[in-house]
Amino acid sequence: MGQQATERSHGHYIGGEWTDGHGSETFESENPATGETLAKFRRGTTADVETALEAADSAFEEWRSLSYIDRAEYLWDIYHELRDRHDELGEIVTKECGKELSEGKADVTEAWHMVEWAAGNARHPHGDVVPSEVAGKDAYMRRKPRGVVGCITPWNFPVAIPFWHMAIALVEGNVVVWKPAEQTPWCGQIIAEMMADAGVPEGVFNMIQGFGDAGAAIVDDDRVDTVLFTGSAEVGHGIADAVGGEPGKLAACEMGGKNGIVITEEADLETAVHSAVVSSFKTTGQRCVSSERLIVHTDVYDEFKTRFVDLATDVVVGDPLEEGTFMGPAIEAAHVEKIREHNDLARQEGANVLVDRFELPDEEIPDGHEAGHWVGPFVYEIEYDSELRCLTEECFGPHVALIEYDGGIERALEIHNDTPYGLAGAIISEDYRQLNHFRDRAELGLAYANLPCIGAEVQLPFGGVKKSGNGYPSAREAIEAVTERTAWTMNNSTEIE
Ligand code: TXE
Repeated sequence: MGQQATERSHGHYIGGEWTDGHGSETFESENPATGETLAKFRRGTTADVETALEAADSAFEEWRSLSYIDRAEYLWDIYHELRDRHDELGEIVTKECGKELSEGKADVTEAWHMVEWAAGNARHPHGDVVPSEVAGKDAYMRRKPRGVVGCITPWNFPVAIPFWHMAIALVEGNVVVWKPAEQTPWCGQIIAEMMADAGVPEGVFNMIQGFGDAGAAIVDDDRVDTVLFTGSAEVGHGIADAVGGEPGKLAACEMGGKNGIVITEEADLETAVHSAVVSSFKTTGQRCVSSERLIVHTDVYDEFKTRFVDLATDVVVGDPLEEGTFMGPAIEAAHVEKIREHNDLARQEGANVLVDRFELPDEEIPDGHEAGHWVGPFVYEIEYDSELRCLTEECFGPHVALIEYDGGIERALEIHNDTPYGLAGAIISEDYRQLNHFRDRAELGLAYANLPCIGAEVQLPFGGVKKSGNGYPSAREAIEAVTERTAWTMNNSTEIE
């Protein structure tokens, strides 16, 4: 489908073929910066999921019989395509999901990094040789694929996250049924085209366009052995519960967070302000690692506040394709309303609002973009109270609280850990003892020191604790979710015990 979206409605990719599927409904992909329709897609039904699962199931035996290296060859083709089409695809990400162009391109870069990691991993050891208690016996741990892996992905990293899930699942010998987010089907279409162009054998990779009902049909089917999910806590916990009740089925889910940055009395304030602005406003606050709480020591509070407020007031909100734009629009109209509700909630709970650019003035909205889903930074200070919902519920927008604390790192951690989530967080301090203490005691899956809380390299685990997740749907840790282990003991002696 390439750079220009087209008029016709695009279908699903099932069993090595493009199909309109069983349903007649269609849905549209929208450019969130302009409101224009990019393309139309068929809405997948339960019957389409059924066909895809059948195709996947029948392809499994042949695919698992290939060597790791042969399976990885298909991914190397995709790796080259991601690199060759990097800028073009980055622009498509920006058009469909609204993040500014350097972030759109970074999404594609991250995808190629993940594909490179997974394909390269095919040449790495995949088991253990362990000592046996008995002479003459060999003991090994060997891995084998689980079978059909259902992948359900969100809109905020529409190219990277699908590859987080699928690249490793495929290299390990599983077959995949994938549902892209309904907000970013164009990116879904392009990834499916890449799989087709790379010659991935029929049935090994299947894509269904559609909504949560199609996702639920994947989760519920008995032929699915593992579900990999990235998205909201509400849906993720529903999936984990549904799958947890079925013997032999696994789910690895990565959900959101109410991430915080601790800025201690030992912080370099330049680093602190930069980290806070990037973490809170990049991707319009719509990253699972975006920070919504800045926990600042009283000794540096006033200076930090002044500098942060100045930057938040000046952050350029605008056309994500234009150079110089710091943040683009929110993903969709419903999400703008969700952000509005969070801002209102903070007010109701006693926030002292420092910056309110939620309703962007007309003159800040780029010409021709009046129908975009514009929101600007919303910054407030509030006295810490563990009962406050605005400090514990995820907004997923450019909405951030300043919380002043007095006392040592223990007090900062007490506030930091007081959310049901545990995905990502950062500490800004020049004191290595404080950094180490944060690393060891912050209830998090991803912790950053003197850096924005913004992402992770693909070779690191990416997942959270508490309400933020029950596993790792990407990279090395995902191997646990997409393989089974066999403990293999072999008698090499002529004597039989
Ligand atoms: O997520 P959903 P949405 C959070 C963030 C955001 C909220 C809603 O707080 O405001 O989630 O975003 C599919 N069974 N994150 O609506 O609904 C759905 O079609 C199976 C955090 O996008 O969880 C889509 O493909 N699948 C996150 C995917 O799940 C279902 C990134 C995610 O949709 C389903 C995005 C069901 N019952 C949002 N219902 C992060 N961790 O970065 C929906 N889906």
